Amino acid sequence: NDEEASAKAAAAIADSGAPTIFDKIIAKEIPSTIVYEDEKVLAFRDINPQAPVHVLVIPKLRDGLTSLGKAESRHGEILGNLLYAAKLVAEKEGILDGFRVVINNGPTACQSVYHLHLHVLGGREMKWPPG
Ligand code: IU
Repeated sequence: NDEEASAKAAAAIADSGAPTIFDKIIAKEIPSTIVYEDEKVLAFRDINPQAPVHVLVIPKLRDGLTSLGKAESRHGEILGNLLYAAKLVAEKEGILDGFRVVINNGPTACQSVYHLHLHVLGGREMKWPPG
């Protein structure tokens, strides 16, 4: 339908590799509430939280990773670092007993920012299957 077509067209533009708002968050030109940071990874609270804890974990260097679908073998280390940072965030937030890590990939999965990011969600009962 028209809505899907325009979402896909918008995603094609968004996935062009142009800078995203996350570059400004990394550069601290836009404020965010940082939960965890190291040389390679930044984790900050989602501005539109879908759970009591909703943190985004992103690589500081996007290196072509507009989405997980762009991953190549050379990205293995950063992908591992992101997942490990998600665990550190869950630990810091006190939700190690129950949390979810989500990556929305592409327009059909509602990806809206084309800089790879993991959602760390918790602090409430998480239903399955997700929508
Ligand atoms: P998505 O997986 O691409 O749909 O997730 C993007 C998330 O980024 C979404 O949950 C937004 O609420 C969130 N976000 C943000 O935290 N700060 C921003 O400035 C923007 C989006 I734009």
